[in-house]
Amino acid sequence: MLLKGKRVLVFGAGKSGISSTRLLQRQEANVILYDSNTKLTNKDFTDKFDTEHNFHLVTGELKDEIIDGLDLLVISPGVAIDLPEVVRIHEKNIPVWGEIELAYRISKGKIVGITGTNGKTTTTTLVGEIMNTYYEEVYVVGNIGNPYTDVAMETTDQSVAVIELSSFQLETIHEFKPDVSAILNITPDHLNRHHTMENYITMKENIAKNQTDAEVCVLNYEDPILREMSNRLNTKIIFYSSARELKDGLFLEGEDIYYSTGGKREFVVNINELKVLGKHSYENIMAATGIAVAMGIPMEFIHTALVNFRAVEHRIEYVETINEVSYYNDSKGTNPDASIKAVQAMRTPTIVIGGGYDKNSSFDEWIEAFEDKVKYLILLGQTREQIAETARRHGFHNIIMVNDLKEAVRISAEKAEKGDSVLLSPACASWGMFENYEQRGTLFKEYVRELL
Ligand code: UMA
Repeated sequence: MLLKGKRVLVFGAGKSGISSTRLLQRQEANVILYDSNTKLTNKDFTDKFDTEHNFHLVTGELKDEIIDGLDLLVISPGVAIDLPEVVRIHEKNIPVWGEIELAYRISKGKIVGITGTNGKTTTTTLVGEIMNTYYEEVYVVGNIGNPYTDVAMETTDQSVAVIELSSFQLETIHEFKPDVSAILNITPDHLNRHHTMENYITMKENIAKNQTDAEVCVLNYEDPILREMSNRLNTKIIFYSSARELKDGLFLEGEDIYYSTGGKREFVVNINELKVLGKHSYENIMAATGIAVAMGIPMEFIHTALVNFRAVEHRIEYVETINEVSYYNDSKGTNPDASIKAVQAMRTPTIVIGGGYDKNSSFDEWIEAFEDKVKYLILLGQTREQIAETARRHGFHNIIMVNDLKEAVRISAEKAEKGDSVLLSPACASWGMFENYEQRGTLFKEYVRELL
């Protein structure tokens, strides 16, 4: 679709919407930026755009006179496709593209797309670092925090875009086709938005729906959902496994990771050379290596990037040791599965700080993962009662309810004994109490340092 002169409604005036608007302005489309938040005014956007041309802000109710005559709707990831306004537009046969689809239609060069319930940000960051050892022009974008639309017009035939993709973003792609895709794992998350696990799996599978045998999809062999999905995909597959030797693919054997083709193995890295810890980290390393191999990067370049890679912020991030108690920030633990991995990675008795926004998750497996390691569970947010009730059902009674994160940090410091760890890993999204998980993690680190 040629965008010049088209009437395009951008739904959502957050990062993705602002960046989509900028891109559409550069394409000379007529943009209406819409947000349900009536507090927004033109003033909020004056420093966001180089030009005021072709731009019109609408907030509050979305009237028919705005919808009539639209050529395209571009929606932000936070906007659900079953929202009445979106359904109304869709029913008028107006195409609905996600921000990712818009960027894709304009961008050039090679594309790597990474999704999965957990490990996306770490793997995307690592793949970006590997690509940077070999390619000149690398863009690391998407759910990680920089919209893809921000760089779409800068990409060239020589560039590589490494895109972290959430299920929200994958809901509204149509032609988007990565050269190499990866799905790391699928466990229940965002069920309030996608309603059923089947829908959530379909959103993740969308990443590979346009791929053919000229492209590659990297999958975790130990994830039963992904193993089954592999039978439905039309693309070449590279599996990885942390539990068994694969004749073709990547695997962990003892302390070594290998890449095998037709049973012939090539050494990738020894885990003692790495700066990241835990089985989930080795899985991310294998996924990133699979992607890099599929992108034609020689093993020596991959090895260099792997051994230099450090854990990303907010993901089991060490903060400080105060009175011989170590504090870890895992604010990125926004669902039970991520928080299970964090608690499993702890090597000492631990006080867990959890709870937050309700996404219809079940907390049973998270509480079961506490085993004898967790001494206290400090709870805050919308889900605190539900988590407490689940914990009690599993025989865990050392629960302390607090009203905010600062109080949680103070009480954890009081309860902790020498040698213990305190882990913020909420198993819930941050929405409602914080702007995002980054703000929650940053505040946690601040409150911890105030204890000094
Ligand atoms: N809005 C409406 N109506 C709605 C919903 C939202 O008008 O029904 C408006 C809000 O008032 C607000 C704007 O839309 O002004 C927000 O849009 P958004 O929620 O899509 O947020 P962005 O700022 O565009 O950020 C999005 C991603 N956010 C979500 O998916 C919720 C960011 O992922 C991403 O980094 C960014 O695009 C750049 O690509 C964050 C996230 O929490 C980190 N992701 C979830 C996760 O990782 O679990 C999926």
